[in-house]
Amino acid sequence: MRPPSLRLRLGLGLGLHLGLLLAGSAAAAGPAPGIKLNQIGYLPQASKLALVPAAPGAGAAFDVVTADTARVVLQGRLGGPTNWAPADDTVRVADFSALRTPGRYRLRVAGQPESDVFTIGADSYRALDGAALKAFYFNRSGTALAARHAGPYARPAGHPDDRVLVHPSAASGTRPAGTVIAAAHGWYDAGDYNKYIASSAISTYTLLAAYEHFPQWFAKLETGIPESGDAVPDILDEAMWNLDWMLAMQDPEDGGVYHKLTNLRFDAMVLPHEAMREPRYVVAKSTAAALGFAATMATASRVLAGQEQRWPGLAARTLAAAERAWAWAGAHPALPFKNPPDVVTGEYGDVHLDDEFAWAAAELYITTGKDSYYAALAPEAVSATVPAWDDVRGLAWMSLAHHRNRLGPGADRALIASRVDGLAARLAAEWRASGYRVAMRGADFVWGSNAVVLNGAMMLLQAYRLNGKRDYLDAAQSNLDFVLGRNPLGLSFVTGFGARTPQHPHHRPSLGDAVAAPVPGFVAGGPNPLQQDRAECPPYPSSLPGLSYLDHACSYASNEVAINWNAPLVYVLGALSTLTPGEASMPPTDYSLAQLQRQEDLLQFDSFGNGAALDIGLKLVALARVEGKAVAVEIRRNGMLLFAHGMDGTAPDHADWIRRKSNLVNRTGHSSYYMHAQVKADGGDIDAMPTFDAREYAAHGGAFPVRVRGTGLVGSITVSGLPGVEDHALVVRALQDYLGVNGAL
Ligand code: G3I
Ligand code: 9MR
Repeated sequence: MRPPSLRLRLGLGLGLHLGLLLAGSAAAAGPAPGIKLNQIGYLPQASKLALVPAAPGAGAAFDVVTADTARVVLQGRLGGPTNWAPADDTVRVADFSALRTPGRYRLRVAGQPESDVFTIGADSYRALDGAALKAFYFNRSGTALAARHAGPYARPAGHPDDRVLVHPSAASGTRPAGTVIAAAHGWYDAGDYNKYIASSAISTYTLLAAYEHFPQWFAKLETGIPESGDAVPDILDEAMWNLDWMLAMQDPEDGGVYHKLTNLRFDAMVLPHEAMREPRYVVAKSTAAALGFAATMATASRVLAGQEQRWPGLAARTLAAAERAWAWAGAHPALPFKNPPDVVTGEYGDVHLDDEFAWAAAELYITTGKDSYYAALAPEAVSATVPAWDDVRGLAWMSLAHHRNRLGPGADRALIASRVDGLAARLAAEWRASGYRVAMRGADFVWGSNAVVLNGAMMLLQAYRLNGKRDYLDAAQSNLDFVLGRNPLGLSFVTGFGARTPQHPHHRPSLGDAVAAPVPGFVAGGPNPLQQDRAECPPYPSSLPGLSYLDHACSYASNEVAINWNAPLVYVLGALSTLTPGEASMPPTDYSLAQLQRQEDLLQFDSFGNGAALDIGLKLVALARVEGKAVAVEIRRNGMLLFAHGMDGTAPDHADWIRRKSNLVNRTGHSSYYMHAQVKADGGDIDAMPTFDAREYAAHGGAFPVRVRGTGLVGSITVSGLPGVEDHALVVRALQDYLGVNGAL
């Protein structure tokens, strides 16, 4: 898109208000008119809220109607009027969560224009999540984007970074100033063409964590990048593009990490290949860079451990790199980054380094199991906050929470649970009390506020995974809704997705190309009352936190895009799609014998006590409950019954199935579904196995062996009530979750 004219093209409503303002009106522009809701859509069982302006004398009822025939499918009453201070807007909430039937709808309220069309559907977020991930591809440095992958956004390669200079601030004995090194690949940070370790670390980690936590969803998220179709999920290929660059930012001599790779000044607003006259430098090492690097590499080592065929030796290499960077940071514990006088590109300066130390220690501990890292983490002193590039302690908690059941005996699991729950409880309380039903206070509206909203959602979802409190899921959904249109501007902040989206993001590729629409899938920074770009922009429509936004290319403080703002969107869409009841139950199609064997290899215990049986039993019941399913569960160790429960809707018959399925486990050592698959593979009859009496044994899925490492088979976990493959999958999911293991499903 060519540089825009001064005419601001905001959403319809705001555009009007702003037009008045620019025409000389003294009044500050208010919120966009009309009903505000998530312009993309909802999963069937999600919480679904819309905001209706609280006009005096207006009706208190709403209808949901089908988009095509205007047939009324749901009627409801609006909540009471509530003011939301960040936009000084008084609204009433329309809660239409009860509508679960897939379709396309609108909301109708007397005296208001009809709402935008929204969808309800089981796969509402797949295309958006694919686009949010594809945005990283669109920001790849050092490669041409071919039309078959980039469509109209194809472009020649820019910034190969195969010959960059060591800046005087980064000079060392072996690499004096002016030394030429290679640090190719990586993503452009944002709307600029520079590459920074601080934002790279949190972004790359968040993509790796998304895969680590929701492998099924992300394994199937195809984005049409050059690597699509290889043996590795696209999200890992994409992460690897940046890991490659990050690895090159470590000085092989001492393990220190350069803070950034940039020009001395920002490039013009042109395409990458038109912006290559300026020399590029690696600039000063910093403690924050070393620690962000260490945390990301330790995570990569763990998450990519299963990809040895594609990237031989990578797990070992990234771990070694992480440990060297950690050691360097230990020797240089207080080296904050400050731009040298001749460098004016993004600073990402951060003087508070406790959180970076905690995050790196946590990831290194999880990956290596070394107690020295747990000691360095000193978790009692670490609080939980919403992550940002300069506050990463929340990432430590989210990783610890995911891996809690396979941490060493010294790790304080109760502390992990209470930190994650404590943060979520605070956010959920804000969400409940907020007129806009979003977990954001005025002070949260900073540069990149949309990432604060999305990272808040990500942390709420960590707590939901731990304890299944529905408020946390609903609050996370609400935060997503805010970014997708339920905000005072009435805009969906993701380019190309929604009824009204940013048209002029501060993004050089979008500005330099000939395409009118900006590159799709990017989250715009969002409202930011500090307005640090005000000297370079037309006036903002308002000084209120929630309204300080300009859809203008000048506005890097409210309308830039950035990798660390897109990463939590990628995470949250996958997490909600997986965790929202009903959606997690994507019925397992089937498992090969090799997969079933792998499950038995992966899902083993270090010890199996009565408490473990109780936790797993309760987890099974909870999983079934959120999916609206009724199952009976039994867990035994050496024949002794440790857990038994029949949910409402189960029958005595299930106990007999459990007995016969678990007998098969005890006899064969394999899961009953493994035996089922084996008998079928051999062409046999599962209900008439030649060597097993059908009154005592059943080759149907649902019973899984409890194996303790070093001891062997000690018991069984059995579910009955669903088709065999689903009973089996439920046990595998519960065990994966309990053991903090991935890759079994
Ligand atoms: O740390 C202070 C805090 O103590 C204070 O209370 C608060 C309110 O004044 O400000 C905090 O500092 C803010 C800092 O971010 C940390 O959050 C600054 O005001 C704010 O200006 C600063 O914004 C950063 C901006 O760069 C300018 O440095 C953004 O977070 C950061 O996302 C952004 O990143 C840029 C890169 O530099 C260059 N590439 C594009 C990228 C995205 O715009
Ligand atoms: O394009 C730059 C953007 O990526 C940064 O976030 C922002 C703040 O550091 O700076 C932008 O560059 C502007 C510079 O700061 C001031 N002159 C105009 C530049 C382009 O708008």
